[in-house]
Amino acid sequence: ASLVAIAAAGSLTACTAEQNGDAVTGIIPAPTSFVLHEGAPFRLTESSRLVAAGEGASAVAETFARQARAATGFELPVVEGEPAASDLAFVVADGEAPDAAPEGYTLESGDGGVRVAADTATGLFRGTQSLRQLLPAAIERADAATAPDGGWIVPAASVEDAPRFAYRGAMLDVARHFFPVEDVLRYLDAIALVKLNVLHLHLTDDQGWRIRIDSWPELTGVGAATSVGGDGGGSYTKDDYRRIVEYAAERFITIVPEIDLPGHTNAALSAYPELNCDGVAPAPYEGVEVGFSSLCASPERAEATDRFLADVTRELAELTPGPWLHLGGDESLSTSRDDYLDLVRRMTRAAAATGKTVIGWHEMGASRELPAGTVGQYWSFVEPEGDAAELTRSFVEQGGSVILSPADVAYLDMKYVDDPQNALGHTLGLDWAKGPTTIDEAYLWEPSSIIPGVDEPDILGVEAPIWTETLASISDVEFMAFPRLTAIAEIGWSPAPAVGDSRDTEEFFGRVAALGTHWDEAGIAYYPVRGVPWH
Ligand code: TNX
Repeated sequence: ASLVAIAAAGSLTACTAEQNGDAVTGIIPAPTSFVLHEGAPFRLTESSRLVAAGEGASAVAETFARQARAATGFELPVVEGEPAASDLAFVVADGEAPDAAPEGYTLESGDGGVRVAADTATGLFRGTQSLRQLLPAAIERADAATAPDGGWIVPAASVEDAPRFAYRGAMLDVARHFFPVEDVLRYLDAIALVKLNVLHLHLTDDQGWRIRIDSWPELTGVGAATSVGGDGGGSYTKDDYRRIVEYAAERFITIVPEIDLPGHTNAALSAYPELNCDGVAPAPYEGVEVGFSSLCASPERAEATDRFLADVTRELAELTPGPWLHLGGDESLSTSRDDYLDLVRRMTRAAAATGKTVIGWHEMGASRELPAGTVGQYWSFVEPEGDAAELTRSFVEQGGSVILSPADVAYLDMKYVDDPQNALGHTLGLDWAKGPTTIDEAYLWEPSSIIPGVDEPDILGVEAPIWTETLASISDVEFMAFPRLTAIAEIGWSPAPAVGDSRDTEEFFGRVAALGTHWDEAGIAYYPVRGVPWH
């Protein structure tokens, strides 16, 4: 962070002028090292080419080119060969990333060209997202309009970069309200910009089951007809889901599907009477209360329940190239402790039999029979409440790791602080997690200081969930996610502050404001929170 500040203080003025007010103040998340040079900038022109070298480089170049062509109207061919000073080189080769980090990259720009280089195509892609931020915000436009006044400039700069945590996620709840494929693709593009590498889809809950399971077709029949507040239903076909997975893969983002069990299951129970202890299907549910539904642990229902668990996890695993299946496990408030432990054992076995690694909300740590490597997702507060810390440590004690989503700082569905200037800011969202959440709160927490006994090596990463009880459209979602998601992205990617040091909110807010100009051009809804010097 101090390097960024030095660079910004030392040589920003020249670049700001070059960009005609479109200030380049840095990159979010902050790179390990970012230095702006005094030298002449790079100019992307009609004759620029994308020169790709190494495994996977041309695919990454194509993904970048599609956006850049749309915005500039230039041809920007992806070619092989020797890059000229008007070209952008995209290189995958051993020894390019700092410390051979799998998602690391280096970026050099100036009047001799742009060069983004990494050891892997993943690292190269992350580097292109820095490049996207260093270009004028108009690079986000879908239609080639006029070029920005100063031209398509990348300031002269050197970046070296690699992430702190391997797992940097966002979660979207498509169960309380359904979001069609196009909305999910839009969100994927927005989270890619801040180098997240996981989208966790909360696919099932009391109010709806959103993913087709061929062997249990009524899950997306009866089970998908509803949502919160009677806003209609919806679900993904397997082809829909494959499109999401593929679009994510082009951005080197892994989809983590969640089937929430054994509670949060009213939609499944309403579709299949045989999953209920009394054999009677409950009515579909459109409310917001939690904790009333449960799969049945009774031996009389064992055949149906185990077949359901095996079929659902198998079909889901077949659709999932990533290593994880999320099985929920939260808030099973109407399941007895014995039944909960029995059902957790059965559902995690079924999932593990597919070869995938299980993720569960921290309550699942109550089980001492978790399959090898099971990951716990912590959703209590920065100051752990009740037995949340102990339950989370249980995953580590059993050889697994932890994802941190402290609800009072990382839950993007928490309200913004009431601001009379923006009425929407206080009509959307919930406030159960210690009231509204400011961007300062989202930014000023340290993953390794939350749970005693869960230290840096035990932490797989961080995730910012967005629950959609009050959010009915993708612009509602974007409005709650941005700008606060940038804070979580930076905590997940950027180096930890030195011991005794804390993050510099003012410097961060300058970069958030710059990213805001990209959101403006991309048409991404965001809440212009106070404190950020929006342009
Ligand atoms: C708690 S976080 C839940 C969700 C709600 C969310 C609303 C978690 C594991 N469970 O069921 O949607 O709060 O913020």
